[in-house]
Amino acid sequence: TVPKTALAIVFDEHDGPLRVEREHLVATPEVGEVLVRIAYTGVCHSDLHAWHGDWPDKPKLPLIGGHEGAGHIVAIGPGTKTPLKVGDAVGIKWLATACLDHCEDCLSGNEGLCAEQKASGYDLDGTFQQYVVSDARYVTPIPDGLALDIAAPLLCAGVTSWRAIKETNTKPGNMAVIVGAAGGLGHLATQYAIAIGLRVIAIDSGEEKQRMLAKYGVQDFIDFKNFSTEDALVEEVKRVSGGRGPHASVVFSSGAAAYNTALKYLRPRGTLVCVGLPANATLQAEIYTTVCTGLRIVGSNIGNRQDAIEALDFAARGKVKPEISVEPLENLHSVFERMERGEIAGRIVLSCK
Ligand code: 8ID
Ligand code: ZN
Repeated sequence: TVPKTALAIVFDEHDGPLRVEREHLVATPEVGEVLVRIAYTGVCHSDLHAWHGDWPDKPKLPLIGGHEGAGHIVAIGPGTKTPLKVGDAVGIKWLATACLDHCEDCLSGNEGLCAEQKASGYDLDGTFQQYVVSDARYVTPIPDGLALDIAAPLLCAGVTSWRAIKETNTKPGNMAVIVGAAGGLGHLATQYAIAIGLRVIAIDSGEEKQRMLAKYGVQDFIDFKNFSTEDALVEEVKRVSGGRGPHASVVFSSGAAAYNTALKYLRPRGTLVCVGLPANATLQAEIYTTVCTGLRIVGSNIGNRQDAIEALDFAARGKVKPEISVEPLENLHSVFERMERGEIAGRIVLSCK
């Protein structure tokens, strides 16, 4: 039975208190919706941006953040046509809903661009709570045998990083730099890249992060904090990649500096895939070099439903494994503090039990 109230973490203003509401009203699913009992939710750096309110588009307030939720369907809105059943294990992603059937973007598999889209934990209340309603068409089935705490980070960090690797325009054997390689998105991108035969050059900082990445087979780790100038870092990436520079760089850093560096070390016709979303930042591409060396600059935002299914499938087959540490939902504020300081290797997953 579904209770009338449950636990939720709510904030009323940007950077304001993250209130622990133990008696938050549980929503009732309408037609087309399911109610999901969240077991685990990852904490993504985008949740921290939402709390700060530092992006040009602002979230709703008050807000329950969170968009990496894994749980079970406990109710289905009356009259909903869906193959889903009560008891099914499903995931909640950043994209909560989109038209899915009448705009050019949805019809071409780019539902992240739909004008009618709404995001979990941004436009709608998200997964930092025990019960969340979702569009029945948009939940992601979680494969049998994939533990829900492991599945949670795959629903944003996994989907987004897998899609970003697909956007690199590389072939097996090519070299890809992963910037922010030990963060939530980066450590999964590293594993997806290795799984499809790319050689990864990882950039991040600290021995703990280096050790984690070494487990995935990363031999080339560059600690960006050891380089006092951009030029020195550019030279090091070129040296490690055999002089000519890597074929691609995928930037997951939540800070802006790494973007401009990437444009300087890529080899001719190399691809920069932009994923990290630093606030108030600009990409400075020198036009002459960009033209003459045929550089490609690509933005990559989340992924579509098929990307999500593939991202989970790699994990179900044991090819990719999120590095998680599980803590109670009430720890959200402390997780944000550690994330701000860049202290988290992999992902922290909150238990909503
Ligand atoms: O769809 C999208 N485009 C999307 C989806 C999800 C998240 C974009 N994001 C964005 C987030 O909003 C955030 O801006 O991607 C960024 C990274 O999210 P995350 O992986 O959840 O963040 P994290 O776990 O804090 O990892 C960031 C890593 O970057 C490193 C840090 O050390 C950390 O490990 N880093 C930083 I900050 N600056 C760096 C630099 N200059 C750097 N690594 C290398 N060089
Ligand atoms: Zn996210």
